[in-house]
Amino acid sequence: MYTVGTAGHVDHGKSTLVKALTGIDPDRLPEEKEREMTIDLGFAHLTLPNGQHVSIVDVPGHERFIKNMLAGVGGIDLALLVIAADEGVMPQTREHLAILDLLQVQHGLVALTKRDLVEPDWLALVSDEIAETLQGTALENAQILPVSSTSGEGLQELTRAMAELLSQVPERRDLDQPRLPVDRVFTLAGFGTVVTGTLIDGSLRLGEEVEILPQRKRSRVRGLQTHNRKVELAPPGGRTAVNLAGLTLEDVRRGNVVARPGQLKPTRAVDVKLRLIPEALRGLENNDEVDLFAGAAEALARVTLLEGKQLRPGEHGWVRLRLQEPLPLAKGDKFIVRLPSPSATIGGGEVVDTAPRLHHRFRAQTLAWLQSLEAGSPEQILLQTMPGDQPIERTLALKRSGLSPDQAEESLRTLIDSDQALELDSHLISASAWSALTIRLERDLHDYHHRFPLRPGMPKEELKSRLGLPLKLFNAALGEWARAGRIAERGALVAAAGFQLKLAPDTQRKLDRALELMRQKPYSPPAETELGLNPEELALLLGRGTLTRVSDNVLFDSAAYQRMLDGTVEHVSKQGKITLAEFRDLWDTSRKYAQAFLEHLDERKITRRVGDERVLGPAARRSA
Ligand SMILES: Nc1nc2c(ncn2[C@@H]2O[C@H](COP(=O)(O)OP(=O)(O)OP(=O)(O)O)[C@@H](O)[C@H]2O)c(=O)[nH]1
Ligand SMILES: [Mg+2]
Repeated sequence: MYTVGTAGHVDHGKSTLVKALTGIDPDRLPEEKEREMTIDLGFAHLTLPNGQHVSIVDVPGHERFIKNMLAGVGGIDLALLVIAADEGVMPQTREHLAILDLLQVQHGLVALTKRDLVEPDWLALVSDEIAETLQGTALENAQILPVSSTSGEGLQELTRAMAELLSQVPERRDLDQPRLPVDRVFTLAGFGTVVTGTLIDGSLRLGEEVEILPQRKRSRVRGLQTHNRKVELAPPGGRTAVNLAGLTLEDVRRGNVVARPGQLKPTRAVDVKLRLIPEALRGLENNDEVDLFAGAAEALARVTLLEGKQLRPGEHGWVRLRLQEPLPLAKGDKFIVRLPSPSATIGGGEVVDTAPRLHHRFRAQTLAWLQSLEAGSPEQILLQTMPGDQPIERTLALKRSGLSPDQAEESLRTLIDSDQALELDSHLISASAWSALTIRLERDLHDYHHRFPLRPGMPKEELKSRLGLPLKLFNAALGEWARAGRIAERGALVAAAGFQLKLAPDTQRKLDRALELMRQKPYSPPAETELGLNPEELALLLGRGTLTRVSDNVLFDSAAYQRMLDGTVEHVSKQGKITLAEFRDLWDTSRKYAQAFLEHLDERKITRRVGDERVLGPAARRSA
């Protein structure tokens, strides 16, 4: 799946060419038809002579709508730079070309439109001018093809050239990490909210759960289309429309990203390699404000120069961008920066670190780190596959790294040995993600102990769901934390290391008094409501095993309970049976206690009821 994007000055014939090629008018807004000018992105699709299906994104040329152009140009494989033969190279020809160059769009063609309006001599002159303009840009070697959308002349040559060029474009990488930068949101009657964009880095599947970033709204892929056809699976590279279950128009907007839950973390700071174009209106200094465009998103950002005091037009350097709002960026994302006012494109580059350490006191270290990140040592490449705060499956991480199996294993060893990553039950987690998870653990335990000071620990089940880990991983993590001395495990409970139940003297006195009451009449003890304990205090005594519950409203002191259990089993062993009345007499208690206790023994299968009598049950031997 490939996506072609138009580019070029206003009125040079981009939309007319798209319509001539595809039969689809990309200008869909009434206002666009009225003004005969593209305002927002338009979309069409085409089957090339070689059978290849391509999507087309048509952008506006007018300077005022440059932001819409930037939202559409992000995911394209091939640029169709449209230049009208009668006007030649104009300001937005240059600006769009600079943008394509900064975004490193490697493949392109020049459609020299309106050839029907000029003489052959003029055509040759304009072609020369264009070739000169392309010098030194990513489109330096682009073919220049004269066409006329009105007469149809040259259109066949153009589609043939597109097919040939696309056959050289490598397949879109599939990292199994689908990202859809949303460039359009609309509702369809009976379907709800639909978003469109150019899908990158993975496939989306019908029915799968997704997350809308940066707002982290969950949804599900309720419908999926490419080229106006329903599909079960949308592969990377193509224009994709996703019907999002349960979302309204307010929940998602242009610039958002649809991804798998937990896959991407919005960030407020990125370290980038930034290049300023020679024609930039001015250079950049620390704290300057720029408009950042990446994917279909736009955000204000402040500049911190990581080397030198200024970056001049034509120069490049390492820069930290602090974003006014978080964006879900990934390493390798290309971006454009513009001056907010006067509004102008000044440069662009590539995201290198999406989680920079915020205090770079040691600038030399930061720069060394960025350089190695950019160069991509195998260890760093592997580490990049472990983003977010959730562990990732070992095999998946190794696969996503794109390293050879041997190289990946070796790099993983290095990462683990140098404490940069951790292996947990065949999952991997980076050291920074692990410490984030540990901080969450400690906060959760601390909160729990604070809320329930009389409980010896938090139920593991509750902690597991708070941390959102599957069972096996959770157990592996607990083992790791226990070894590191951060937690103490107490059966089904976990406590923070060093947590001690400390009872206030008042509480201790209350507990002592309640136990005394219980022990005064061990076999006919008071009901729990008569003990003067609150639920937490009662739970403490039950949890410690001081009291034992036999029914909803009957409790015994545990020592008395054990005596009754042993005595009753002994009685039944000798006599072969016990009745309610015999039990009552044996323990000098009332019918209420006798019934509760015997039913409890039935439940534990220590006794078995036969008519009005109990005989020994299958569990009697074990309890004796
Ligand atoms: N004679 C002639 N006219 C053309 C040709 N291509 C486009 N036009 C005319 O040029 C005008 C502008 O064409 P559009 O396709 O709207 O230009 P555009 O590049 O999409 O403009 P924006 O989207 O606003 O940037 C229209 O009136 C078209 O009919 C061509 O090949 N020959
Ligand atoms: Mg147009």
